[in-house]
Amino acid sequence: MIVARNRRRGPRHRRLLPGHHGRRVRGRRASHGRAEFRISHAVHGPASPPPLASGHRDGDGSVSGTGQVRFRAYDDLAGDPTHTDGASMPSCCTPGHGDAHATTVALALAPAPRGHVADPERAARRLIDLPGGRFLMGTDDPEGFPADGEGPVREAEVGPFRIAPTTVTNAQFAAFVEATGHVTEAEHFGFSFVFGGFLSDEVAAASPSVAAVPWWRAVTGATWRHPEGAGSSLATRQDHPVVHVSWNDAQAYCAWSGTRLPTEAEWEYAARGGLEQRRYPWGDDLAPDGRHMCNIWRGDFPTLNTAEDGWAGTAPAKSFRPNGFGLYNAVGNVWEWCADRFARDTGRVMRGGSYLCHDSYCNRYRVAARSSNTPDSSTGNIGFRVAADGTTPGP
Ligand SMILES: [Ca+2]
Ligand SMILES: [Ca+2]
Ligand SMILES: [Cu+2]
Repeated sequence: MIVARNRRRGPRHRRLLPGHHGRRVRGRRASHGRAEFRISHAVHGPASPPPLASGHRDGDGSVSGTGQVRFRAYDDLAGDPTHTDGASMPSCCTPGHGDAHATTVALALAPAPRGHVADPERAARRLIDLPGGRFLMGTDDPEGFPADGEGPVREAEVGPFRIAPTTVTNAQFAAFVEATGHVTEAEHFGFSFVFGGFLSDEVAAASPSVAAVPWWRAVTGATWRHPEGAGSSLATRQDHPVVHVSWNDAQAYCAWSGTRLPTEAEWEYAARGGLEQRRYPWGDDLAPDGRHMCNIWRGDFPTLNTAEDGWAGTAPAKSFRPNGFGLYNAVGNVWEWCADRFARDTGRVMRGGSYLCHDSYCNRYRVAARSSNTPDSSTGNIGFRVAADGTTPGP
């Protein structure tokens, strides 16, 4: 049965997001194709762990007969005072490499070998041509997070550009790796972040959890080829978004394919699909006529995922209905790296939310929602879609 509802966040949610209210965000008119704004102070302060459900010890991530996916209880991680800081994201969204209880070594990313650049003309033909123009960026939606810099609503302008209908798939990324020998940062680091509910008890026990977001595990051997670590594969996921790719990895893919990451303004313009100031790429109703329009968390985060939209993890990059511009899964499925810095730090913007986003906790699958991570971070719910300069003359 499909449950169609767009529940408003109640008091429980607000308690989960300390500091998300009352911070001032100063905006100014965008220029040169991107919106610029400043946030008055850091937005990624430590967050309290969420209240964790108990009584879900009856499962360990297996799929039950009803198709529901129950995950192991996280209450053993709650209430531990050492689990209250260190996370860069006060949400279900994503941890960064600085969050690992593991020693990491900063590594310079080797540039892709020369002489192996894909045919840019061919790559460009797969992109959607958009005229650009002025649009209302951001939101003052009461469901939004002012501290994330979602508002105020301001007029932004983007020039003509092209953007991919889908995020880069595993098959596409494999072609890039085959041609260039690119080694991803997750492979350099030797681990990446995986949602704990996807792991066996054995792997979970061997994988450190992340402070403040304990459902994230730093899993040795988790890479784009092995999204849940050793033993996992892409056998049934060739057309799913590539994940466990950092912003730097995305840059390398773009260099090879003759593309670039979209600016944040381009991303939002494209994701809105021609609609003005709607909450989602298709309108304001999360599930119009009871129809699921995106791949997010369904149930109770982080213990019960009913997967009633069809997917507990990633869905094929081309699934659900495209928006008015032809973009698939702009919101939900995987976060998408954008070119811009998030604020005055090293973080890079991510947009759109992922299969882990849920209105009881983070509600960042709205089209105006934003988040960030460091350029060397990778997780099982961050991917990217490519863009390119436009060809159509401006207005
Ligand atoms: Ca889902
Ligand atoms: Ca997405
Ligand atoms: Cu989220």
